[in-house]
Amino acid sequence: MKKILALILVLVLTLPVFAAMAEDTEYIFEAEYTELEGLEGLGVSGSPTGLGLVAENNKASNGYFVGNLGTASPITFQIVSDADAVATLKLVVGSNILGNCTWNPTTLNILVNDEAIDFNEFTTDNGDDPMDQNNFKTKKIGDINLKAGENTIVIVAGENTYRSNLPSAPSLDAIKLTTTAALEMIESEASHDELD
Ligand SMILES: [Ca+2]
Repeated sequence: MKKILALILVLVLTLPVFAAMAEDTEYIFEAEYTELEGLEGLGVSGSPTGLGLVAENNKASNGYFVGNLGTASPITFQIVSDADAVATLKLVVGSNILGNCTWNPTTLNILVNDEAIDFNEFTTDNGDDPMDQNNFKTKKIGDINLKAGENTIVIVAGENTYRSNLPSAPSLDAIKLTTTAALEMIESEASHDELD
């Protein structure tokens, strides 16, 4: 009987802990802290490369975003998870001054652990504020599977002709991941040295 009482006591005491562990946390990971070295973007005259893809914007999360992205500038988030888990992925994206663009698995590729994922079409547009033509918005992509350990989430231009007939991608401010797992991003030291 004592054993049963002790067991009940243990259960009563630990259940709220398990309940708390199962709660979702929303993480925000900044695009400007991904490893940008070696990436080549699209420019009006000459192509911005590496940290040259980062621009300031006071409406962007952390004050910076990456833009002028093309097929040679895949943005790679390296995310370490403490467990196998489902996470809801959202992108914080701007118009890249491209006007109204439609993004879907053809025009924009999102790869989770090297596999292209399917997602519902979304749009970006310059918006009404002439001072903020990036017009950043949060777009829900959907649920993705993370594995315990290191994961990669890559966002790269797909097949489109949005930038002077070349494939481009939206400006990328950050990603948001909502999950029960504990996540950390492996961040670029070069970006921190330059931006912090
Ligand atoms: Ca940002």
